Amino acid sequence: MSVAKLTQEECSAALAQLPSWTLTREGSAIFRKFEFGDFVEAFAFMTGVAMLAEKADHHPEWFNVYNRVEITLTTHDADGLSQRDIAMAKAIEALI
Ligand code: H2B
Repeated sequence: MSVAKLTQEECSAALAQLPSWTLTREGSAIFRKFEFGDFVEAFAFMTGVAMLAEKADHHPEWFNVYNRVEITLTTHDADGLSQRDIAMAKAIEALI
């Protein structure tokens, strides 16, 4: 299903509300690194994100080593950033 790509203004407004996230891939994605006490904590967080992702049908690109998790959010159906990424980032922030 196709979804609207955010305009530059919408993108700036959204990022102002997500200070820990940075634009990456030439503005087509947002990124944040997380660090936890150990692998169990990191994986518990990832499980929470996985549940959110399934509920929203919007899935992260991510990387985990031990206590570190790196998340990139982009909307493949929009070929860039959409409101779905912003909603997911906010929901992720609410988990921690
Ligand atoms: N996740 C992300 N990050 N972007 C998408 O465009 C996307 C998704 N599309 N998860 C969904 C699944 C789509 O493929 C299914 C068919 O709804």
